[in-house]
Amino acid sequence: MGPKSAVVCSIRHGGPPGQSFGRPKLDPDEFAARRQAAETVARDAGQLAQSYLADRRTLKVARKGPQDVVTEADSAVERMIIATLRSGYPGDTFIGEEGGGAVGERCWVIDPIDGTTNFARGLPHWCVSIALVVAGRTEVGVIFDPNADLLYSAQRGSGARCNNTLIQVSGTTEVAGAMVDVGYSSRTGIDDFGTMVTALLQSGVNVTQAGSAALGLARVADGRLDGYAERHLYAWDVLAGMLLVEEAGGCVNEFLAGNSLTTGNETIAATPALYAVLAAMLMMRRA
Ligand code: LIP
Repeated sequence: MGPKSAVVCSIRHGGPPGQSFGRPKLDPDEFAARRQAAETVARDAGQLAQSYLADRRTLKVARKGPQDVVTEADSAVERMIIATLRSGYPGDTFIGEEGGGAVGERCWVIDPIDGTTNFARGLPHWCVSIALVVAGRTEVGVIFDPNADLLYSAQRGSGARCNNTLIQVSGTTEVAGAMVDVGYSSRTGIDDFGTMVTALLQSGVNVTQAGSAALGLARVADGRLDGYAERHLYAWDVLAGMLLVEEAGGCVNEFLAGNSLTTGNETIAATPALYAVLAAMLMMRRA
């Protein structure tokens, strides 16, 4: 499941992992301007997505695979986000879950609706997720939860915020009693998922499977969950949320090791006290 990954525990780690285009000189103001543009378009995207739920019976839904769907809203929202950001930043590149794209020095990584199955069923646990990767390292992450009207935002080195208030991961130190969101997709084995869940339950962890990696990571960043883990996810599912967790003082695996920006990787994020034990328990740090 992707290349082995190192542990990054909310340290301002140095050079970019994986694929790197050298260190383009983007000054903090340029990052801040891109973060603000992402925050604005994430809100607009959330409203556009919600407009498709006005009469859910007419929502066009297609199957991408077992328990994996895409709706007309996903495609429309992704097109809107890319068109809006491209008009402001024509020199940047874009990768979207629905439309693919190209990796460049400054690359936006977009999941227009993360938690699409929930969205299609009218369940209020989905979000818009937008990340900016510069020279192989996530520098900006924005997640908008329209159902709760929560705008999560992080810029590397500047902390993580929810509705403009600084957030931090929980202080949970004991595995027994922790609450961890675990994701599954048909891209990985049922037995493996069962083993992960059994290991957590046997350790006293309260396990949930809420169906949106991005929103699960945002809830780790704001302290309402203690961890998120999934055997395989794509960059658009996780990069914004993993930066939120890092900037909120949590620990994440170095998702972008190797060419994971295009192939995906395993994902684990947790409070500093729980990270190592959860990663070992879930065999997320392959030797
Ligand atoms: C989803 C993830 C979820 C995973 C699903 C799916 P999507 O993303 O957020 O954690 O388990 O298989 O990948 O497809 O709703 O954008």
